[in-house]
Amino acid sequence: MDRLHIAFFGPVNSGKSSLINALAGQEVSLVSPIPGTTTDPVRKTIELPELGPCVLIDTAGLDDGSLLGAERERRTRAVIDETDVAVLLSDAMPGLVAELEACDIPMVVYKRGQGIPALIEQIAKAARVEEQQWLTGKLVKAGDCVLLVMPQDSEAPKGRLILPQVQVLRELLDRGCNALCCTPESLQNALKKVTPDLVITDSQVFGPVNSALSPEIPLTSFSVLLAAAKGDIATFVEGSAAIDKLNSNSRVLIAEACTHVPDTEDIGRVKIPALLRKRAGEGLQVEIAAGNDFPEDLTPYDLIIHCGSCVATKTLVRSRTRKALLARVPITNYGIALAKLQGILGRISLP
Ligand SMILES: Nc1nc2c(ncn2[C@@H]2O[C@H](COP(=O)(O)OP(=O)(O)OP(=O)(O)O)[C@@H](O)[C@H]2O)c(=O)[nH]1
Ligand SMILES: [Mg+2]
Repeated sequence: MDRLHIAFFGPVNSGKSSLINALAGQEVSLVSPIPGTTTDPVRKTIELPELGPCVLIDTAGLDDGSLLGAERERRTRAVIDETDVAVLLSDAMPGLVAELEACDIPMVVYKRGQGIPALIEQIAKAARVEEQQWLTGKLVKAGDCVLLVMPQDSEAPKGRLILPQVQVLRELLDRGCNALCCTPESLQNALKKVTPDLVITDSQVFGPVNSALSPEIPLTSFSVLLAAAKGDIATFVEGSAAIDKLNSNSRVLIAEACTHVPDTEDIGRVKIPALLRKRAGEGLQVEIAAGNDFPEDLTPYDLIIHCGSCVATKTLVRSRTRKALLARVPITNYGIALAKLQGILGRISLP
Protein backbone atom coordinates (compact mmCIF):
# COMPACT_ATOMS: atom_id res chain seq x y z
CA MET A 1 0.00 0.00 0.00
CA ASP A 2 1.20 3.49 -0.77
CA ARG A 3 1.95 5.63 2.26
CA LEU A 4 0.38 9.07 2.24
CA HIS A 5 3.20 11.52 1.53
CA ILE A 6 2.59 14.79 3.39
CA ALA A 7 5.05 17.57 2.53
CA PHE A 8 5.48 20.80 4.49
CA PHE A 9 6.30 23.97 2.59
CA GLY A 10 6.84 27.50 3.84
CA PRO A 11 9.25 30.39 4.17
CA VAL A 12 12.40 29.92 6.22
CA ASN A 13 11.80 29.99 9.94
CA SER A 14 8.04 29.63 9.55
CA GLY A 15 7.92 26.61 11.86
CA LYS A 16 7.84 23.71 9.37
CA SER A 17 10.22 21.55 11.35
CA SER A 18 8.54 22.40 14.67
CA LEU A 19 5.18 21.37 13.21
CA ILE A 20 6.52 18.06 11.93
CA ASN A 21 8.06 17.32 15.32
CA ALA A 22 4.74 18.12 16.99
CA LEU A 23 2.86 15.85 14.56
CA ALA A 24 5.32 13.01 14.97
CA GLY A 25 5.63 13.47 18.73
CA GLN A 26 9.40 13.18 18.38
CA GLU A 27 12.36 15.16 17.18
CA VAL A 28 12.42 14.38 13.49
CA SER A 29 13.99 17.62 12.33
CA LEU A 30 16.32 20.13 13.86
CA VAL A 31 14.59 23.31 15.03
CA SER A 32 16.38 26.61 15.60
CA PRO A 33 15.75 30.34 15.42
CA ILE A 34 18.38 30.57 12.66
CA PRO A 35 16.75 30.87 9.22
CA GLY A 36 17.76 28.06 6.87
CA THR A 37 18.16 25.36 9.50
CA THR A 38 16.62 22.67 7.30
CA THR A 39 18.66 22.32 4.11
CA ASP A 40 17.85 18.97 2.51
CA PRO A 41 14.40 17.37 2.56
CA VAL A 42 13.94 15.21 5.67
CA ARG A 43 11.58 12.24 5.45
CA LYS A 44 9.97 10.51 8.40
CA THR A 45 7.93 7.34 8.05
CA ILE A 46 5.22 7.27 10.68
CA GLU A 47 1.72 6.03 11.49
CA LEU A 48 -0.72 8.83 12.31
CA PRO A 49 -4.20 8.61 13.84
CA GLU A 50 -6.90 8.83 11.14
CA LEU A 51 -4.31 8.97 8.36
CA GLY A 52 -2.58 5.60 8.81
CA PRO A 53 0.89 5.00 7.33
CA CYS A 54 2.41 8.31 6.24
CA VAL A 55 5.68 9.87 5.21
CA LEU A 56 6.20 13.38 6.60
CA ILE A 57 8.54 15.45 4.44
CA ASP A 58 10.25 18.50 5.88
CA THR A 59 11.69 20.93 3.34
CA ALA A 60 14.07 23.84 3.23
CA GLY A 61 12.44 27.27 3.44
CA LEU A 62 11.54 28.82 0.11
CA ASP A 63 12.81 32.38 0.45
CA ASP A 64 16.32 31.83 1.66
CA GLY A 65 18.46 34.60 0.22
CA SER A 66 21.70 32.75 0.96
CA LEU A 67 24.15 31.54 -1.61
CA LEU A 68 22.89 27.99 -1.22
CA GLY A 69 19.29 29.20 -1.46
CA ALA A 70 18.70 28.39 -5.11
CA GLU A 71 20.03 24.86 -4.72
CA ARG A 72 17.91 24.31 -1.61
CA GLU A 73 14.88 25.61 -3.41
CA ARG A 74 15.47 23.19 -6.28
CA ARG A 75 15.52 20.30 -3.81
CA THR A 76 12.39 21.57 -2.13
CA ARG A 77 10.57 21.85 -5.43
CA ALA A 78 11.63 18.31 -6.37
CA VAL A 79 9.62 17.11 -3.34
CA ILE A 80 6.43 18.20 -5.13
CA ASP A 81 6.68 15.09 -7.32
CA GLU A 82 6.13 12.79 -4.38
CA THR A 83 3.58 14.90 -2.51
CA ASP A 84 0.04 13.62 -1.94
CA VAL A 85 -0.97 16.49 0.35
CA ALA A 86 0.92 19.77 0.78
CA VAL A 87 0.80 21.60 4.11
CA LEU A 88 1.59 25.29 3.61
CA LEU A 89 2.82 27.40 6.49
CA SER A 90 2.00 30.57 4.63
CA ASP A 91 -0.57 31.33 1.99
CA ALA A 92 1.72 33.91 0.41
CA MET A 93 3.78 31.64 -1.84
CA PRO A 94 2.23 32.23 -5.28
CA GLY A 95 4.92 30.39 -7.27
CA LEU A 96 4.69 27.26 -5.17
CA VAL A 97 0.90 27.33 -5.04
CA ALA A 98 0.73 27.61 -8.84
CA GLU A 99 3.07 24.65 -9.18
CA LEU A 100 1.05 22.54 -6.73
CA GLU A 101 -2.13 23.48 -8.55
CA ALA A 102 -0.62 22.53 -11.91
CA CYS A 103 0.21 19.13 -10.45
CA ASP A 104 -3.28 18.80 -8.97
CA ILE A 105 -1.95 18.34 -5.44
CA PRO A 106 -4.38 19.15 -2.62
CA MET A 107 -3.19 21.90 -0.24
CA VAL A 108 -3.87 22.66 3.39
CA VAL A 109 -2.88 25.95 5.01
CA TYR A 110 -1.70 25.63 8.60
CA LYS A 111 -2.33 28.59 10.85
CA ARG A 112 -0.02 28.91 13.82
CA GLY A 113 -1.68 27.67 16.98
CA GLN A 114 -4.60 25.87 15.29
CA GLY A 115 -3.49 22.60 16.90
CA ILE A 116 -2.53 19.18 15.65
CA PRO A 117 -5.94 17.43 15.72
CA ALA A 118 -7.43 20.14 13.49
CA LEU A 119 -4.49 19.80 11.08
CA ILE A 120 -4.90 16.02 10.89
CA GLU A 121 -8.57 16.49 10.15
CA GLN A 122 -7.76 18.94 7.34
CA ILE A 123 -5.20 16.56 5.85
CA ALA A 124 -7.62 13.64 6.04
CA LYS A 125 -10.22 15.68 4.18
CA ALA A 126 -7.76 16.83 1.54
CA ALA A 127 -6.19 13.41 0.92
CA ARG A 128 -7.83 11.63 -1.94
CA VAL A 129 -8.19 8.12 -0.72
CA GLU A 130 -8.35 5.84 -3.70
CA GLU A 131 -10.13 2.55 -3.52
CA GLN A 132 -7.75 -0.31 -3.10
CA GLN A 133 -7.00 -1.86 -6.45
CA TRP A 134 -5.99 -5.45 -7.01
CA LEU A 135 -2.60 -5.77 -8.65
CA THR A 136 -3.79 -8.88 -10.45
CA GLY A 137 -6.99 -7.13 -11.64
CA LYS A 138 -9.12 -9.24 -13.93
CA LEU A 139 -6.36 -11.75 -14.53
CA VAL A 140 -7.46 -14.08 -11.73
CA LYS A 141 -10.61 -15.29 -9.99
CA ALA A 142 -11.19 -17.29 -6.84
CA GLY A 143 -10.08 -20.88 -7.19
CA ASP A 144 -7.44 -20.19 -9.84
CA CYS A 145 -4.03 -21.78 -9.58
CA VAL A 146 -1.31 -19.22 -10.14
CA LEU A 147 2.34 -20.11 -10.68
CA LEU A 148 4.89 -17.54 -9.56
CA VAL A 149 8.38 -17.68 -11.04
CA MET A 150 10.76 -15.93 -8.67
CA PRO A 151 14.49 -16.14 -9.41
CA GLN A 152 16.60 -16.08 -6.26
CA ASP A 153 19.78 -14.79 -7.87
CA SER A 154 22.49 -12.69 -6.28
CA GLU A 155 20.28 -9.65 -6.59
CA ALA A 156 17.52 -11.13 -4.44
CA PRO A 157 17.73 -9.90 -0.85
CA LYS A 158 19.20 -12.37 1.57
CA GLY A 159 16.61 -14.44 3.42
CA ARG A 160 13.51 -12.71 2.13
CA LEU A 161 11.40 -11.94 -0.93
CA ILE A 162 11.15 -8.60 -2.67
CA LEU A 163 8.07 -6.47 -2.00
CA PRO A 164 6.16 -7.05 -5.27
CA GLN A 165 6.41 -10.82 -4.77
CA VAL A 166 5.19 -10.55 -1.19
CA GLN A 167 2.32 -8.26 -2.23
CA VAL A 168 1.19 -10.51 -5.07
CA LEU A 169 1.37 -13.62 -2.89
CA ARG A 170 -0.71 -11.98 -0.17
CA GLU A 171 -3.23 -10.75 -2.72
CA LEU A 172 -3.65 -14.17 -4.30
CA LEU A 173 -4.41 -15.62 -0.87
CA ASP A 174 -6.90 -12.82 -0.21
CA ARG A 175 -8.57 -13.48 -3.56
CA GLY A 176 -9.00 -17.19 -2.85
CA CYS A 177 -6.42 -18.40 -5.36
CA ASN A 178 -3.86 -21.16 -4.94
CA ALA A 179 -0.35 -19.90 -5.43
CA LEU A 180 2.62 -22.08 -6.26
CA CYS A 181 6.11 -20.58 -6.23
CA CYS A 182 9.13 -21.76 -8.17
CA THR A 183 12.47 -20.53 -9.48
CA PRO A 184 13.35 -20.70 -13.21
CA GLU A 185 15.29 -23.85 -12.34
CA SER A 186 12.30 -25.59 -10.76
CA LEU A 187 9.76 -24.33 -13.34
CA GLN A 188 9.68 -27.53 -15.41
CA ASN A 189 9.00 -29.59 -12.34
CA ALA A 190 6.21 -27.23 -11.21
CA LEU A 191 4.58 -27.46 -14.65
CA LYS A 192 4.57 -31.26 -14.35
CA LYS A 193 2.57 -30.98 -11.13
CA VAL A 194 -0.01 -28.35 -12.11
CA THR A 195 -1.44 -26.60 -15.14
CA PRO A 196 -1.63 -23.00 -13.96
CA ASP A 197 -4.42 -20.58 -14.90
CA LEU A 198 -1.86 -17.80 -14.91
CA VAL A 199 1.92 -17.52 -14.65
CA ILE A 200 3.46 -14.43 -13.06
CA THR A 201 7.19 -14.22 -13.59
CA ASP A 202 10.02 -11.89 -12.79
CA SER A 203 10.35 -10.04 -16.08
CA GLN A 204 14.08 -10.71 -16.32
CA VAL A 205 13.31 -14.33 -17.23
CA PHE A 206 10.33 -13.59 -19.48
CA GLY A 207 12.02 -15.24 -22.47
CA PRO A 208 12.89 -18.63 -20.96
CA VAL A 209 9.61 -18.81 -18.99
CA ASN A 210 7.66 -18.09 -22.15
CA SER A 211 9.50 -20.85 -24.01
CA ALA A 212 8.72 -23.33 -21.25
CA LEU A 213 4.97 -22.58 -21.29
CA SER A 214 2.34 -23.68 -23.72
CA PRO A 215 1.03 -20.59 -25.50
CA GLU A 216 -2.52 -20.84 -24.13
CA ILE A 217 -1.37 -20.26 -20.54
CA PRO A 218 -1.61 -16.53 -19.76
CA LEU A 219 1.70 -14.98 -18.78
CA THR A 220 2.51 -11.69 -17.07
CA SER A 221 5.19 -10.32 -14.76
CA PHE A 222 5.43 -8.72 -11.34
CA SER A 223 6.66 -5.48 -12.83
CA VAL A 224 3.87 -5.36 -15.39
CA LEU A 225 1.34 -5.77 -12.56
CA LEU A 226 3.05 -3.01 -10.58
CA ALA A 227 3.31 -0.75 -13.60
CA ALA A 228 -0.39 -1.14 -14.19
CA ALA A 229 -1.23 -0.36 -10.56
CA LYS A 230 1.17 2.56 -10.22
CA GLY A 231 1.17 4.15 -13.60
CA ASP A 232 -0.46 4.38 -16.91
CA ILE A 233 0.21 1.04 -18.53
CA ALA A 234 -1.12 2.16 -21.93
CA THR A 235 1.44 5.00 -21.98
CA PHE A 236 4.22 2.57 -21.04
CA VAL A 237 3.25 0.14 -23.80
CA GLU A 238 3.08 2.99 -26.28
CA GLY A 239 6.41 4.37 -25.04
CA SER A 240 8.12 1.02 -25.52
CA ALA A 241 7.62 1.37 -29.28
CA ALA A 242 10.45 3.91 -29.16
CA ILE A 243 12.85 1.01 -28.49
CA ASP A 244 12.54 0.12 -32.19
CA LYS A 245 13.74 3.60 -33.17
CA LEU A 246 16.86 3.67 -30.98
CA ASN A 247 20.23 3.77 -32.70
CA SER A 248 23.83 4.15 -31.62
CA ASN A 249 23.38 7.93 -31.23
CA SER A 250 20.35 7.69 -28.96
CA ARG A 251 20.23 8.67 -25.31
CA VAL A 252 18.21 6.69 -22.83
CA LEU A 253 17.44 7.68 -19.26
CA ILE A 254 16.96 4.90 -16.76
CA ALA A 255 15.15 6.19 -13.67
CA GLU A 256 15.23 4.19 -10.50
CA ALA A 257 13.03 5.21 -7.61
CA CYS A 258 14.84 3.26 -4.95
CA THR A 259 18.42 3.66 -3.91
CA HIS A 260 19.65 0.12 -3.52
CA VAL A 261 23.32 -0.25 -4.12
CA PRO A 262 23.65 -1.84 -7.55
CA ASP A 263 25.40 -5.17 -7.96
CA THR A 264 26.83 -7.00 -10.95
CA GLU A 265 23.50 -8.41 -12.11
CA ASP A 266 21.71 -5.11 -11.69
CA ILE A 267 18.73 -4.86 -14.00
CA GLY A 268 18.79 -1.10 -14.58
CA ARG A 269 22.53 -0.62 -14.83
CA VAL A 270 23.64 -3.79 -16.51
CA LYS A 271 20.92 -6.00 -17.95
CA ILE A 272 18.70 -3.43 -19.68
CA PRO A 273 21.60 -1.33 -21.07
CA ALA A 274 23.19 -4.50 -22.47
CA LEU A 275 19.95 -5.53 -24.19
CA LEU A 276 19.44 -2.01 -25.56
CA ARG A 277 22.98 -1.79 -26.93
CA LYS A 278 22.72 -5.21 -28.49
CA ARG A 279 19.72 -3.94 -30.41
CA ALA A 280 20.60 -0.31 -31.11
CA GLY A 281 24.39 -0.34 -31.26
CA GLU A 282 27.22 -0.04 -28.78
CA GLY A 283 27.27 3.76 -28.99
CA LEU A 284 23.88 4.08 -27.30
CA GLN A 285 24.17 6.31 -24.25
CA VAL A 286 22.48 5.22 -21.05
CA GLU A 287 22.21 7.53 -18.05
CA ILE A 288 20.96 6.49 -14.65
CA ALA A 289 18.96 8.71 -12.32
CA ALA A 290 18.65 7.10 -8.90
CA GLY A 291 16.34 7.89 -6.02
CA ASN A 292 15.02 11.41 -6.10
CA ASP A 293 17.40 12.61 -8.81
CA PHE A 294 15.07 12.92 -11.76
CA PRO A 295 16.47 15.40 -14.31
CA GLU A 296 14.56 18.63 -14.74
CA ASP A 297 15.23 18.74 -18.45
CA LEU A 298 14.08 15.55 -20.14
CA THR A 299 14.27 16.80 -23.71
CA PRO A 300 17.76 15.37 -24.48
CA TYR A 301 16.47 11.82 -24.11
CA ASP A 302 14.95 9.60 -26.76
CA LEU A 303 13.39 7.28 -24.21
CA ILE A 304 12.88 7.07 -20.44
CA ILE A 305 12.71 3.66 -18.80
CA HIS A 306 11.39 3.80 -15.26
CA CYS A 307 11.99 1.10 -12.66
CA GLY A 308 9.29 -1.20 -11.38
CA SER A 309 8.55 1.35 -8.66
CA CYS A 310 8.07 -1.08 -5.81
CA VAL A 311 8.95 1.71 -3.38
CA ALA A 312 7.67 4.66 -5.39
CA THR A 313 4.13 5.88 -4.93
CA LYS A 314 1.53 6.29 -7.63
CA THR A 315 1.87 10.04 -7.23
CA LEU A 316 5.58 9.94 -8.05
CA VAL A 317 5.17 7.69 -11.08
CA ARG A 318 2.28 9.79 -12.41
CA SER A 319 4.20 12.98 -11.92
CA ARG A 320 7.24 11.64 -13.79
CA THR A 321 5.04 10.25 -16.55
CA ARG A 322 3.39 13.64 -16.92
CA LYS A 323 6.77 15.37 -17.13
CA ALA A 324 7.94 12.94 -19.80
CA LEU A 325 4.83 13.46 -21.88
CA LEU A 326 5.11 17.23 -21.51
CA ALA A 327 8.68 17.03 -22.79
CA ARG A 328 7.44 14.73 -25.60
CA VAL A 329 9.78 11.95 -24.53
CA PRO A 330 8.39 8.42 -24.66
CA ILE A 331 8.35 6.70 -21.28
CA THR A 332 8.11 3.03 -20.44
CA ASN A 333 9.14 0.86 -17.53
CA TYR A 334 11.40 -2.10 -16.77
CA GLY A 335 8.73 -4.76 -17.15
CA ILE A 336 7.32 -3.51 -20.43
CA ALA A 337 10.79 -2.71 -21.81
CA LEU A 338 12.08 -6.18 -20.93
CA ALA A 339 9.06 -7.80 -22.56
CA LYS A 340 9.59 -5.68 -25.66
CA LEU A 341 13.34 -6.39 -25.74
CA GLN A 342 12.67 -10.12 -25.40
CA GLY A 343 10.14 -9.90 -28.24
CA ILE A 344 7.12 -11.05 -26.24
CA LEU A 345 5.21 -7.87 -25.46
CA GLY A 346 2.27 -9.12 -27.51
CA ARG A 347 2.22 -12.35 -25.50
CA ILE A 348 1.74 -10.64 -22.16
CA SER A 349 -1.53 -10.40 -20.30
CA LEU A 350 -2.27 -6.98 -18.84
CA PRO A 351 -4.36 -6.74 -15.67
N1 LIG B 1 6.07 31.21 19.17
C1 LIG B 1 6.19 30.20 18.31
N2 LIG B 1 7.41 29.95 17.84
C2 LIG B 1 7.54 28.93 16.96
C3 LIG B 1 6.43 28.15 16.55
N3 LIG B 1 6.86 27.23 15.66
C4 LIG B 1 8.19 27.42 15.55
N4 LIG B 1 8.59 28.44 16.33
C5 LIG B 1 9.98 28.94 16.44
O1 LIG B 1 10.38 29.46 15.18
C6 LIG B 1 11.77 29.18 14.95
C7 LIG B 1 11.91 28.42 13.64
O2 LIG B 1 11.28 27.17 13.75
P1 LIG B 1 11.60 25.97 12.79
O3 LIG B 1 10.63 24.88 13.07
O4 LIG B 1 13.04 25.62 12.81
O5 LIG B 1 11.24 26.65 11.38
P2 LIG B 1 11.50 26.11 9.92
O6 LIG B 1 10.40 26.59 9.06
O7 LIG B 1 11.72 24.64 9.94
O8 LIG B 1 12.81 26.88 9.56
P3 LIG B 1 13.93 26.53 8.46
O9 LIG B 1 14.27 25.10 8.54
O10 LIG B 1 15.07 27.39 8.84
O11 LIG B 1 13.33 26.90 7.14
C8 LIG B 1 12.26 28.37 16.14
O12 LIG B 1 12.91 29.25 17.01
C9 LIG B 1 10.97 27.84 16.74
O13 LIG B 1 11.12 27.63 18.15
C10 LIG B 1 5.14 28.47 17.08
O14 LIG B 1 4.13 27.84 16.78
N5 LIG B 1 5.09 29.50 17.97
MG1 LIG C 1 13.29 23.55 9.31
